[in-house]
Amino acid sequence: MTKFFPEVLGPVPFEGPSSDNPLAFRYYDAKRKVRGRTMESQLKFSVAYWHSLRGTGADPFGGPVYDRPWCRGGDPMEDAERTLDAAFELLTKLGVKRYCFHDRDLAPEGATIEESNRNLDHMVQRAAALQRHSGVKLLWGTANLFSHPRYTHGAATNPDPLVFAHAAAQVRRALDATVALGGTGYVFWGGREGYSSLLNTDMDQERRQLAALLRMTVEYGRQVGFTGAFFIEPKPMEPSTHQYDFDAATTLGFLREFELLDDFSLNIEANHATLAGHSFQHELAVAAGASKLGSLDINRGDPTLGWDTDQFPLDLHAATMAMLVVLGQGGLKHGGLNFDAKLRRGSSDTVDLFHAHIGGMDTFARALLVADAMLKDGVLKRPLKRRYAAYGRGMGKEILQGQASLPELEQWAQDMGEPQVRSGRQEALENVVNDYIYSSKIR
Ligand code: XLS
Ligand code: NI
Ligand code: NI
Repeated sequence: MTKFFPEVLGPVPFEGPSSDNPLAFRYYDAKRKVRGRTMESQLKFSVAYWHSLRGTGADPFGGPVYDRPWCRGGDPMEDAERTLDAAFELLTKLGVKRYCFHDRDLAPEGATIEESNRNLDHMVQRAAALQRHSGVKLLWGTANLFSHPRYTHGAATNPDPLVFAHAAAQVRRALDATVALGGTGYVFWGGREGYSSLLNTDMDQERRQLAALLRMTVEYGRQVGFTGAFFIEPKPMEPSTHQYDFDAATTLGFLREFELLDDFSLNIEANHATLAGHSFQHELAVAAGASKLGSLDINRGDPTLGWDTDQFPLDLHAATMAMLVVLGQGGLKHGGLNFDAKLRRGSSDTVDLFHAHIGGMDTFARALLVADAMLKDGVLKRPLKRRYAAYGRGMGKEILQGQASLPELEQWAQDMGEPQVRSGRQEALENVVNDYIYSSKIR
């Protein structure tokens, strides 16, 4: 078992908030019950295969820096097998029960579609055996439709239908792999499904192409017995200048326009929210408000850098706001909390993977406890209810029920006179949130 991560001997223990062991959990206690369910099942953490196993430390200004014992650069299938073993060692030692992958993370692309399929099938069989043995599950799968040169001008939104066909082939097999491994979700993130310049882009046509791929995927998925959820992961840009799934609201509009809303929900990523000029909380609230919050990619950006830095999430305030939305809708049925996060280029040791995940897991575990306490005490709900109470009766109720007209309202306003300005108590509420976050009673 101590093959790739010898610095961590066994499963990372829970030692409580007073521990000074850097390789122990302070808050994440997998078996502890919160709202009648274990922390493990409330949070459903997942390791992102592409970052944690395949990440090299490369950035736009420099190539790979990490020297990973599972990645020797010889035969790509041997590397893939070693990488899978390393993944399960990491998952088991972290006590993370789920993972997510792109088809090309798991198995290298071959010279032909047939060879790529064979590579993937082989790795899926191995992964299935390791899952059985370890109890680890697949959270979601996806197809990498952005790295290969053929996808330079997009995959489904490419002007060449042959590229569309290659994308369709990949989606088919990635979905097959997801089904074979019991994944509860399948994600579409449209990295190059957007444009670089409007001068050479027929936006309306490209959006219709994208909808066509989504529609045939749903049809195929239901045929092959996929009972999980299809997720779309919004992002405003990068690598495209403009991505069609810009943010949660835009994506919901797109799904509605193409009558795909019944089959899809959203996978919301923190750093993508920031890039769209929103908070994580905002994007989660938009999705949840439409009953379409499916899953979360947890990470964080750097306020001084304008790209998807995908850092591990350590912001307790942001995590608490996220967990308030998640618990508020009763949890995540098919989704979970996926660490779509990568180490910094300078964090080159394999043990850094442990520090990073432990920090992120503790942050969300504590956020879960804080959010649970706030919901139990009703500290935000009560004032919110009061603030809108007037819409529950009289004219307020009639407005919402579509029973009021402009003339009637004019008359009512005339009769009632000027409304009173009432404080929204923003600062007081902000203090309440801080009280809970810093409370020593929540342990
Ligand atoms: C990139 C995306 C990607 C998706 C999966 O910014 O976050 O990692 O989560 O394709
Ligand atoms: Ni991202
Ligand atoms: Ni993501």
